[in-house]
Amino acid sequence: MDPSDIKSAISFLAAGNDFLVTSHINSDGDSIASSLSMLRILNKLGKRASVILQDVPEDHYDFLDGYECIETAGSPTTLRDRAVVLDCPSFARIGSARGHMSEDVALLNVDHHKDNALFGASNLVRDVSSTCELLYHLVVEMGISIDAALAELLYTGILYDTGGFRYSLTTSTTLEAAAALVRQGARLDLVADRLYNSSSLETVKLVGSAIDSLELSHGGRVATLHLSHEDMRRGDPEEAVDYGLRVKGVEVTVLLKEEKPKKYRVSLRSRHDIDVSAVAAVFGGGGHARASGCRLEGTGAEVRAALLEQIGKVLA
Ligand SMILES: [Mn+2]
Repeated sequence: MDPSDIKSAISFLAAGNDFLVTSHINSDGDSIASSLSMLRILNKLGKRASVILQDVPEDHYDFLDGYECIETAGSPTTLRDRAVVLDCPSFARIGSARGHMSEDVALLNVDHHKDNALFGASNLVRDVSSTCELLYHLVVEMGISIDAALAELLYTGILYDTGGFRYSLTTSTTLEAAAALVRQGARLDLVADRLYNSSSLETVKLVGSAIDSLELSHGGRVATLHLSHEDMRRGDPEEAVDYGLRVKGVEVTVLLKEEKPKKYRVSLRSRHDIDVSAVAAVFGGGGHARASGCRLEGTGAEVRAALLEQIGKVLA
């Protein structure tokens, strides 16, 4: 690792005593686990810290150490002047957690998105599997002991963002980090079970509805799945997007979720070298080459047509 940004991050953490720790809206496994890891790291350094998120995650993350400490952004009683922002390509992605910071807040930006805007006073940004993998390397560099709780937090974020060590950002270094974390006490069976086997009955049934809706286009290279607003009132089966790629020949899969009437949240996944973050970016979204997301407004047919047109441009 290039030492200058690591040193800068370590100095940033050493210089303060009270930190706000936050991450992106619509928190996911890596953002929550990296936030709680940072809380634990700061506590080990003898510092105070609070984790404040716009969207506190569903309770199936309640096995994570420190989960009960997460606060929902709301009406701040004090404004913080030092913050660690995790897993966010841009500062705006923290949403309403911004309201808990002073105008001149000093930021440490720790992230693994390739389009990161380097918005911090200190920026630790690497093209690795997950923010949790990056934090693992930071912790090793700092010489902090990794207890079982911290190991399990970091392992959870890595497992989540690599889709169970399957996505292309999973490297031999990722696997070595994960092995070290299991050695330190991360319970891999429990983490996998909690991440992947804890949906509600309705959400599991909705995966079936999404699969029923699957349509192919572009000569069988693109799969679209659709969940109506009525469906979305019963659950949120994000994992349904992956079923499109199970079809041989499909290179891009898209899940359209009508979160509010005519307001869609869209997830994109790809195989090979197709960059779906370029598609998401056209609609103001972002993410990674193989996994990205965006929001669109319109009828299902309009949203689908707009997306398929842009996807056609990234298909070689
Ligand atoms: Mn991440």
